[in-house]
Amino acid sequence: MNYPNLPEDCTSMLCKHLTPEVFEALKDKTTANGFTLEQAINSGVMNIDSGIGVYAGDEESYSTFAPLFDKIIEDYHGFGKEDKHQSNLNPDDLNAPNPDPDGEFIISTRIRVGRNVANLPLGPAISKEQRDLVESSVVEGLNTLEGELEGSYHPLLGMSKEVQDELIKDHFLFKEGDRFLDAVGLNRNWPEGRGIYHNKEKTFLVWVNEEDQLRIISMQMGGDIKEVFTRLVNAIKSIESKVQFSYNDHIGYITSCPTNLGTAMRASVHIAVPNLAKDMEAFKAITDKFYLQIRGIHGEHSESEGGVYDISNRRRLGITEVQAVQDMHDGVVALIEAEKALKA
Ligand code: ADP
Ligand code: CIR
Repeated sequence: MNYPNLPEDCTSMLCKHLTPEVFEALKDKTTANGFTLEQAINSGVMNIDSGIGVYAGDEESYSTFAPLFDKIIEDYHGFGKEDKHQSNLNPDDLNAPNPDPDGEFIISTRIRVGRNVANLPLGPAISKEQRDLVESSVVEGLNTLEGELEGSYHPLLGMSKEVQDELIKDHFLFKEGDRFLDAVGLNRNWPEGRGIYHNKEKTFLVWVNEEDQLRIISMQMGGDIKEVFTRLVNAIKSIESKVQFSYNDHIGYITSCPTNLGTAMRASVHIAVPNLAKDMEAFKAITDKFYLQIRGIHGEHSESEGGVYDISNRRRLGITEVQAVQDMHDGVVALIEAEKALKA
């Protein structure tokens, strides 16, 4: 393999950190699952507009290709090689009263974590048999959940296009044909092995075999962040008692995208800030101060509609889950203050 063709004006972390020296040192390396540098970088090579551009095929990718991944992890999370990740899932440590009790700004709140099953390759390097095994064993565990978490599993295979489109439009289900995932082999054998579990109210959902083997999601209308977090923590603990997750003392929960390592948590609100959105510089000054990311209303790589944005924590590694949610809460309080001042 030769050094890839990366245009001068490419701004992804791949383009920034894949120097010719790093490339030379890694180009012939392979993990025990047969995952190569060429595969790890293909998404960013095929999609020059990537923000990051790399994926791991297995936990070992993070050590085998460390000269590339460590740079990206440091750049994205501010997390160094000697740092140690720490977890705190105690809702009592979260100080997050509803920032919008009158329901003027926050439409909905969602918190998700990514998880992968221990001792298996991640999605980019998994075989069809292994992926199907993940599906059957995870669903077996999910089917034993009780109370608020009780629900049913809906495989993508056999789901009608209407039902699938409706679930996507209503923000419950992952989309199909993502070009970033496609280029790293995460869409192989689609739709087999993929599906969604959810309770009746759709406040607790689990995506199976998308970018990560599990995405555990808690969501509801309005801004009660603590209630959403508490439900998520209960769900994580219940599932963890049935399925062993891939975890590493240095980089926390192992995920296929390096942006998700650590807590693997993204806590977001859909929030209407039409006045603030007219001054993107002021908007970004607030989100940067609280380590937040702005996304469009249909998820990553989508646009805003009617001044409504998806605002979430950007940092996931080297901070606890409680801190990740606290970042989001505190930033949202500041955004609402600024929007109110502009409205007046
Ligand atoms: P992820 O959260 O897994 O990183 P995306 O950014 O693609 O992935 O979002 C997945 C889906 O979740 C999208 O349909 C998005 O609109 C929806 N979503 C995210 N945050 C919220 C929220 N606070 N309220 C409602 N839906 C949300
Ligand atoms: C990109 O590089 O733009 C895509 N591969 C997505 C990166 C961020 N993904 C994520 O947070 N899950």
